[in-house]
Amino acid sequence: MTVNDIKHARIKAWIEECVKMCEPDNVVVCDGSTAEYDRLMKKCVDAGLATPLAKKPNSFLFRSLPSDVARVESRTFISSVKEEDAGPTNHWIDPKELKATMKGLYTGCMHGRTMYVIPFCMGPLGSPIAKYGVELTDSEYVVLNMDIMTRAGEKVWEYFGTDGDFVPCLHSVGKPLNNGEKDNGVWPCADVEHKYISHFPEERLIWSYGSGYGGNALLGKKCFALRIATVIAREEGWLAEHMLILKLTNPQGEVKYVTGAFPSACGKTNLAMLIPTIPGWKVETVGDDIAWMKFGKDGRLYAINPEAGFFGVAPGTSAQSNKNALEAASKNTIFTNCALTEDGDVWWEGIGYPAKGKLVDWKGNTRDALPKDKSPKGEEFAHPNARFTAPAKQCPCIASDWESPEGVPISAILFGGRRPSTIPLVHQSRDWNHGVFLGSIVGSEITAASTIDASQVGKIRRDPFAILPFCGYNMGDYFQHWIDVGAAAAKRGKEDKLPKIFYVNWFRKDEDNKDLPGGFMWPGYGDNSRVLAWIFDRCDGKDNYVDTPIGFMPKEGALNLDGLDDVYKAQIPAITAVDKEGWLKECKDIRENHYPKFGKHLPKELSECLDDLESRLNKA
Ligand code: SAT
Ligand code: MN
Repeated sequence: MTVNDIKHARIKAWIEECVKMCEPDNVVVCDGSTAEYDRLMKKCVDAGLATPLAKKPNSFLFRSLPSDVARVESRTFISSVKEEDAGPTNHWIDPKELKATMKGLYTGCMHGRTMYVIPFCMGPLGSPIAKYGVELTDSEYVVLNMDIMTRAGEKVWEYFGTDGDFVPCLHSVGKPLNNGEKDNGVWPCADVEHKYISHFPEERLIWSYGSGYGGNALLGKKCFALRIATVIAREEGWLAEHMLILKLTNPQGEVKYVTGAFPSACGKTNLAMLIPTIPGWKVETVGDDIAWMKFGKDGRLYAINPEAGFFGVAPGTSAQSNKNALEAASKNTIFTNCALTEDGDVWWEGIGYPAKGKLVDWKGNTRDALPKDKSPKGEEFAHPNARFTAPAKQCPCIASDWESPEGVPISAILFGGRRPSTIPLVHQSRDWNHGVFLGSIVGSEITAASTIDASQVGKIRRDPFAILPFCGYNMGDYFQHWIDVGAAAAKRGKEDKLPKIFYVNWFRKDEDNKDLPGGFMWPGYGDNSRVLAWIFDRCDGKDNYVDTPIGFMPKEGALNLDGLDDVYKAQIPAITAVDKEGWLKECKDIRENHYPKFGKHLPKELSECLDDLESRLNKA
């Protein structure tokens, strides 16, 4: 099929306009077939950009350039007409100015390259919650990844019809090849100052230039499914969230679905694929990164995973931390910036075993492997943001209904962060608005490992709803949208159908206790199922809680601790208590350093929650 065969006039016209601007050598409309995948992968291998892995069937390793290894927040723009609509936490450039700059960059940017047209669907095909897009890209790597991460190709056209809604997504690596020049095995991208990851929310348009990596380039993910989708969701009265979706089954065979938002490095993918340590319980995965949630006729909130694959962080993924993810990425997988072993496998720090012999590191240098599975900072064999792109259907714990078009009904929403002090193992919000308050204060403590600025260590880096870098409009208005969603449900008389909201913290620390590995007071991983089980019962209204100044917490004996190591059992009183002094300090930090950022956009309901929390603590 060629561009001329496209029945949707607006899509066709938009492609023609982009072709004129970018001047590719060829235009290919992707069909999403295996033959096409194999052909494009071979092109990458022949160009020296990809290495086939002898140890993993149909799997390949790519190495990017050190200047293109992650999202670039400083080059990510919400280009709304009014600056105020982008809000205090997004970068903004006037759309006219940004478009003029980017048109300059896009002009002739695809010389020597092919423009691929990728029609794609975010969500199960035909789902009433799904949305459609078309990505134009000059990167084969992007086509291959989009093939895994979305439903892409010929099968999608029928859902566009001749005039259906679509989000136009234009992408270029920003490296034209003039006069027969070749990539010569070097990852193509532009210098950092020429990278632009731009969103035009009023037009629901995405323009990305200069990066080939992850969320900068696979535009269905953070750009569409979060930044543009948050804008659409607000207008249409639903929720587009940076959340995992898991299916929880109790020993009686009863099922509940849970979503959860956690800042990066909190084990979100691990939680989505958890293997419970308590007998009879089962966790299955619906999604590991993004949830789109809409109200059903019954007043419940239904979630779909808009993605079809996992773009997971490789380092730290081991048989102990996430066996299911390893299995998902055991074949038909694209690895990026992992290390390569002599026998044709991938390796990364935290994989659970040392590598043997020599390794080719992510920069392409051959070095002797270390006798352990850790490396000094800066000398890693795999880049700390090395990734695997794996089809979700390969995950052994994928839920049978993960592609249910109507979505799965959500009973509970979790928030969490890395908080070595103050925040208990689990507490439940009193009501919806208090839950929104909990989402708004999400954050992780800054450690020496996460900053180069020693004065920041110990402070809380707030990442409300874990969506700060992914919200396409003013974060204050985003909080208001969550408040409004609850109010609308109440107005419909369906308040009791809203999901219950919980704050969890797997990361409490007691550095002085040498019996605790890493000082962590809770073992985490599979033992988090103990907390999920309490939450499950809470959703059924069981009398398993005590009312405290901060919300509802497990009453004594309500957490299933069977088989938990004694050293952790001894921590339970401390991690399930209210730390009054710590929480008063928390309130002060929110009042002085967090909420003022949102100015008049901060909903009054959230200030009221803060006042209420403080007065309850003072009375306690
Ligand atoms: O590169 S992505 O944006 O897809 C992943 C991430 O940074 O969370
Ligand atoms: Mn994410």
